[in-house]
Amino acid sequence: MERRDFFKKAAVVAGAAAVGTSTSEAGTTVQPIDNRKVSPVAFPEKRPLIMYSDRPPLLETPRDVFTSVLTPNDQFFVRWHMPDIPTYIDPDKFTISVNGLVKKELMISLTDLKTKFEQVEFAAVLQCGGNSRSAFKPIAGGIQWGSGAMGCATWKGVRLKDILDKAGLKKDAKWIGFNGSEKAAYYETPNFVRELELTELDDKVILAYEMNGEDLPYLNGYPLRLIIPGYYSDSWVKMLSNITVTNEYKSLFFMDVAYRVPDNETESETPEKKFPKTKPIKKMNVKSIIGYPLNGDKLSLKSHTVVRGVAFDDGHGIETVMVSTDAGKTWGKALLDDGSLGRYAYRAFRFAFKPNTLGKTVIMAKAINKLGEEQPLSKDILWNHGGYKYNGIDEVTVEVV
Ligand SMILES: Nc1nc2c(c(=O)[nH]1)N[C@H]1C(S)=C(S)[C@@H](COP(=O)(O)O)O[C@H]1N2
Ligand SMILES: [Mo]
Repeated sequence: MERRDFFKKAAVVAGAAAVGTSTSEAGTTVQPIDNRKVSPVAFPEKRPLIMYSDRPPLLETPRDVFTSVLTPNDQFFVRWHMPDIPTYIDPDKFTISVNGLVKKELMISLTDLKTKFEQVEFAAVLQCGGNSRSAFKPIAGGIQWGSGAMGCATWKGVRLKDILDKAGLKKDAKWIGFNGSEKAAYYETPNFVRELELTELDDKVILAYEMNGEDLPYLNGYPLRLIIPGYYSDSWVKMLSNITVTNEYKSLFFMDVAYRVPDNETESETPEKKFPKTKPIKKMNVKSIIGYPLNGDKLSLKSHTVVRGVAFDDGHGIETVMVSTDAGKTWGKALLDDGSLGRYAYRAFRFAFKPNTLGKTVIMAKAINKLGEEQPLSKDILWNHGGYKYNGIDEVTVEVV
């Protein structure tokens, strides 16, 4: 099937779904983590996922996928801010323009990108800053994601630095702006644009056209997206149309209003108390998610059971994952995979045990990174108005029968 058909089909299928979800961030209802069912409707190139909205598409990966270090493309979550996503992009005509404070403006085709620059490929976790938002108590505004607004994939593309070198930066260049190709439904909503300060740019920042060895899925930003390993994915602009180098920071909605946390990271905000000074969310904190067993699973008494899941941080690397099978009374060290996918990828963990008490039990996982930073208990999590950066110790409740 051609790409244009994919998207036509998406519109028809999604329209027919007529789900009761709201398209506004604030309008979604709260459900406890994991109590959600996948939608019976599959979007193009996707298996059925948990759906919050069909326009724009907001799709979450079910928890059981987080037993493997790479998230399959067809189960990878989807988040768009604007509903008007281009319905067809011709890969032969597509170009990305590089302009602004550059010595030479560039229009780079996909073929040029794949043949005229050094190609790089690595694995990295893509996580929305609002992942696990539904675990915040009291409720924090926004899509009430469970823990599936994240995934890990291999990304192949070209270093942004190499592209900027080719264009040549003028000496007063300071900011790089990235534009997505979709449009807002109403003119008041700004386009999806992010800016990166030149000082934040390193060799790991790439423009990727492949995800897990295939073209990017349409809904994950075909044909080209920005990859910033270690950063929350609000900066990973999808379906890039142009890169503009500037001297002045432009005031932008998605940089200045959304995806920010209090500058003070030692005190909690409350619904009544909002800290005036905020900063962009940027780097991810340490986190782990249990992929097996799932909430509500029944485990047989004395049966050999292996708790499995994934852990990650912003690239410092995972040192240890601790697992408790008795609601946090005792903890044991989980086995980690060899880490061969690199420091920006998931580390898979496993922990074998035999349940020896009948009834409900809580299984917990806590990751600790190489800096010694660890996941806090959910009661110690700093609450913030945007509901960002939740990384409380993960837990699932099972029943031993
Ligand atoms: N063009 C564009 N890029 C975007 C967004 C968007 O709305 N438009 N949303 C961002 C946010 S907030 C997230 S969480 C990720 C989601 O990436 P995914 O849909 O591939 O999972 O894309 C980011 N890049
Ligand atoms: Mo996001």
